[in-house]
Amino acid sequence: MSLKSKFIGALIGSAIGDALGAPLEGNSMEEVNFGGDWKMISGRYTDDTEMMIGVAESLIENRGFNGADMAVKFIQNYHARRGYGPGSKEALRRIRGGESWEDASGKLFGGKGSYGNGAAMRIAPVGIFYYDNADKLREIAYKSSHVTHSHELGKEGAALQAFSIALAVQGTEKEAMLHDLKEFVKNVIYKEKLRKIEALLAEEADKKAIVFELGNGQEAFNSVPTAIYSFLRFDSFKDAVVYAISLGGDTDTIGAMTGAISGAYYGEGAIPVEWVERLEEGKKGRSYIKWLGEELYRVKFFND
Ligand code: F2R
Ligand code: MG
Ligand code: MG
Repeated sequence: MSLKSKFIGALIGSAIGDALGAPLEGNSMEEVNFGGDWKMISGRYTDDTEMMIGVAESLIENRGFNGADMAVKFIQNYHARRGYGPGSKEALRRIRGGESWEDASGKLFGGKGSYGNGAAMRIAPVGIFYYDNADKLREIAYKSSHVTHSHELGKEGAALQAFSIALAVQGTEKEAMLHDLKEFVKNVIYKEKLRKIEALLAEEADKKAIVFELGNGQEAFNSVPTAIYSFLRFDSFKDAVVYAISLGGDTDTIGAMTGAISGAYYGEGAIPVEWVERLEEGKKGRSYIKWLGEELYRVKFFND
């Protein structure tokens, strides 16, 4: 499968997972009460995709990372109705008010910074653009997170999600992925979660155990590992994303992150056409997101 298809697959896959999970966000696993085929209800994406678009636009325009520009892209694209986390909203409000992108996020949550999953949910463009350089990927994942998320756990979650996407682009065998992820991750909380993923995969655990052990919340450490698990457990884009959403909780975001890894692994062609066609169109809709994937590919390999 072509690398271009994987680049596009990661971005479209992320948007599809977001739009599929959006109507269920905040419902418990029991409330989601999954049983059957999955229909995309509205096709509207949320903050996850709106911010992912900003990351991609900025990387393309700057031929790499530019923090001040990425913050501007987030602000220009911002629509409150997409449903932003309070921390991200506050960081962008501060930057709009004149604070530097380096300083704003550190003021959140009593000066601790955010460990929400808002940096990880938008990281797909970083995962594909730096898929062949783990050190650079980590550096840019941390820096792009910092615009809104300065807590170590928020940044490490984004780096782990980006590296999962990178391994998927490389076509790493699933059995080898967990080993590579464990080598890559630095924080002990994520190391422990990766160890749990391995044990849960071995025992084919039920959904209750997955939510209990890995989480389904808005914290990066309670959602990034869940997305990685959902991807590793299944053999298709569709099964992985449907499973991720069926766990309830932060369904749009865990769906988006599972969709990004799965889209990067299986490629654009493996995403159900009926979902792609239902994804919203318009100025920054599905055609634009696909174009962003193509542009990231063009800039990376042809630098023109
Ligand atoms: N905001 C939402 N969904 C609710 C509204 C959607 C509704 N359907 C609507 O239409 O209005 N979803 C989006 O937010 C999540 C990403 O959040 P982000 O950007 O990380 O925000 P934040 O506020 O920084 O972190 C999320 C929560 O995590 C906890 N938290 C983070 N850092 C903390 C710290 N240092 N100490 C204590 N708690 C911390 C807080 O509860 C934060 O609010 C995604 O789900 C996205 O879809
Ligand atoms: Mg969202
Ligand atoms: Mg969410």
